[in-house]
Amino acid sequence: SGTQSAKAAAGFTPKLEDYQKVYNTVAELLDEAGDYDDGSYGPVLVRLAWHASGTYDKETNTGGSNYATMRFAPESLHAANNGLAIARGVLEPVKQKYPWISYGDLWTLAGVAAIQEASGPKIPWRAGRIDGFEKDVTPDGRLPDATQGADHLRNIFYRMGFNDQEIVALSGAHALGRCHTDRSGFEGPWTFSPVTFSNQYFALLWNEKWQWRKWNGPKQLEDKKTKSLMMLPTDYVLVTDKSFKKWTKAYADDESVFFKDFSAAFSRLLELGVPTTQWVTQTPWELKTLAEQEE
Ligand code: ZEM
Repeated sequence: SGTQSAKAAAGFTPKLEDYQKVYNTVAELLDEAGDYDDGSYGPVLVRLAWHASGTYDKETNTGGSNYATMRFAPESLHAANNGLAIARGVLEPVKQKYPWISYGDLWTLAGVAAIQEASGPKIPWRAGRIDGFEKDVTPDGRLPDATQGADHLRNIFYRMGFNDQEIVALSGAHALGRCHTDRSGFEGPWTFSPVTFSNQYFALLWNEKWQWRKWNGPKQLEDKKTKSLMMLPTDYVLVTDKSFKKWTKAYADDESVFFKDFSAAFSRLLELGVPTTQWVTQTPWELKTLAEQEE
């Protein structure tokens, strides 16, 4: 496995200001998406950060964003990762510009930038992931399958060390982005503003009437009123399962509670499996948004 520290790989000790430069470069390219989806690379970058991290298994202490194994086949080809070559490709010029950063740090920092620039909460973030090798790739099947139910969600997320409240909070990332028929088979966005991070996903889940869509694709729900929004079977269990639904209601009622819980859970997700000795600092950093730096 990788043995190089962030310092050794860089040839110098990168500081917060160096990572802020990387953040800024990512933040500036989010909107250079042109006709791509809803005009932002933000959502697909959040999905990359999540899929790079969500392979963690606490029993074997394998997977997670350390080593950035999605660069290698077969992990890059796992069906769950369909479409993420786009996200990795968007970040490749950033890696060329700052060759000292590891892929794991770059991908997770890009996820942080995407959330924060989309008006989301601050995500405490630390540097120190190192690049691993092909032999470190994780087996297929560690990421959730949207066609399944509450038991499956718990199996997957408990394996990472999360609880029911954190499963619900993390799912709120579906405020962002959309499903693509040529990636997952599902189709459409969860919310009316898929490039803004908000609690709208929970408000819609809680307040709208959802019905099974009649179509040729995999089982998904549509909102009865406009039929323009979607929910996956795994999203819908967040309002049907007794333990999940109290958190869905809490987050629908109060965006600040959602922001606080999401920030804590997402920050932890991005750190799963990274040995504590690797962190460049013990105290996490708060990267500034582009808007904050203009003040
Ligand atoms: Zn997602 N997710 N996800 N997710 N996800 C998709 C898209 C996005 C599940 C899932 O199967 C899918 C989390 C949890 C779970 C994002 C972030 C996070 C898509 C659509 C599917 C099918 C892919 C496509 O077709 O492009 C399931 C079953 C989950 C279990 C709870 C967590 C946790 C996330 C981050 C914290 C994001 C941002 C997208 C939108 C990507 C895009 O390209 O727009």
